[in-house]
Amino acid sequence: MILDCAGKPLDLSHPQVMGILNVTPDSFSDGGQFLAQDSALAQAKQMVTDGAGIIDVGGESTRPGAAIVSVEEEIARVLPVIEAIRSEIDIPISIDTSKPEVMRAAVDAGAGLINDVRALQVEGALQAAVDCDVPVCLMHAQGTPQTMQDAPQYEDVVTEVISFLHERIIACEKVGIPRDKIILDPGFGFGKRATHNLRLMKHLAKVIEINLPVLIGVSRKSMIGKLLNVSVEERLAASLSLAAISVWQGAKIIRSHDVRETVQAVMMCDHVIQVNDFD
Ligand code: PT1
Repeated sequence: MILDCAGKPLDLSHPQVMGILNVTPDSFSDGGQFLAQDSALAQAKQMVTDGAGIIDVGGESTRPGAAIVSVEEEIARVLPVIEAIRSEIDIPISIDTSKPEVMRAAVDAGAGLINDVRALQVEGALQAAVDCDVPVCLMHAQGTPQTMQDAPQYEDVVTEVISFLHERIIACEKVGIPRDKIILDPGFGFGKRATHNLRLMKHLAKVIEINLPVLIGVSRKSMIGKLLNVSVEERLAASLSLAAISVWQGAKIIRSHDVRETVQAVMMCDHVIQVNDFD
C-alpha cells in the first residue's frame, strides 16, 4: 500500500492530495504566474505545508482547446522546476506528460511518477515508462485536448472507460510494467459531457473494483461551471464535494489546485471511512 516513487514513499493506506503545479504560460487557473522557477518552488513548498502527498508538475496544458507544445519547450518548462523542487522538498514529484522524451528527462531529474493523460499510447511512451521504472497513472480520454469536447459520445461511459483502462493495464503488463506500479484515472473532463462526468462519478466504485489505486482530477473543471453556472474562481466548494464523493467510494489520490482545503475534505472523509463501529 506504499507506492515507491523513485525512493520517495507515497502512502496509499490513506487518501492523498496531489498538488497541481502548472508551468505553462497559458496554464489553467493559474495564468502562468508560476513560470519563474523560484515562485514554482515557493508554491511547491506551500503545498507541502498544506499537506500535499505528491506534487504534479506539468508543462503541457490538457484543458479543452489547449495549444500543442514541442518536446523541447515542454522539457525547458518542467526540468528546472523539477530540479529545484527535488533539491529542497522531500515528497514525490509526478510528471504530467505524454511525451516519452519528457518522461525520461523528468525522471532523470528526480520525478518519481509518470502521470499520462494519454495512458502511454504515444509512440515510445510504454518503453520510456518501462525504462524509467517508476509508477504510472493511466488516464482515460476520448479524443485529444484540442477537439475532445466537440462531440463526446458513449453508449455506456462507465463500461467504456473501464474496458479502456483494462486494455491499457494489459498493454503495460505486456512490456513489463507490473500491476503494482499502476494507478488508474477515469479522466473527468476529457472528452466527456456533464452527464458522462456525473455518471462516472456516481459509479466510480466500479472503477475502484479493478483493485488498483484510483486518481481523480475534478478541481475547478468546466463540468462544475456548466452545471452550477459559476466562474473558475468560484468552483472550490463543488470541487471539494466531488473530492469527497470520490474518496467515499475509494479513490486514493485527489489532484487539486486547492491543497489545504482538499486535504481537510479528504481527511474528514477518511475519518468517517476508518471509524471503528465498536468502541
Ligand atoms: C486529470 C488531469 C490530469 N487533468 C490526471 N492528470 C488535467 N491524471 C491535467 C475542464 O473541463 O483529471 N487526471 N492532468 C487538466 N485537464 C483539464 C481537463 C482541465 C478539463 C480542465 C478541464 O475545465
